[in-house]
Amino acid sequence: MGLCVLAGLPMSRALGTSDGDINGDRQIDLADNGSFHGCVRGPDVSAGANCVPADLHIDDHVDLRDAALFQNRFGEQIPCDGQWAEGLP
Ligand SMILES: [Ca+2]
Repeated sequence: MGLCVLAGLPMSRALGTSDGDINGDRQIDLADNGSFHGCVRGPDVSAGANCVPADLHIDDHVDLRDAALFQNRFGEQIPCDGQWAEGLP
């Protein structure tokens, strides 16, 4: 697990963010995959409160656009500063 350390203390990642890290461990990996795909419902269906972290485009729908972004981010570690490296979506 990738941890960010600030002043010698590990920082946990907030749940509910929409970057593909569904379980909040700063890794976008198989642990997130099942939860993400369980939320894919299409462009005409609201994501619902439980699927907000899977709504990567933040448009209240979990659809193929979100799946493409999740796929692009799969295997990545979220930087400690919360900013994606240049070139990542
Ligand atoms: Ca994760």
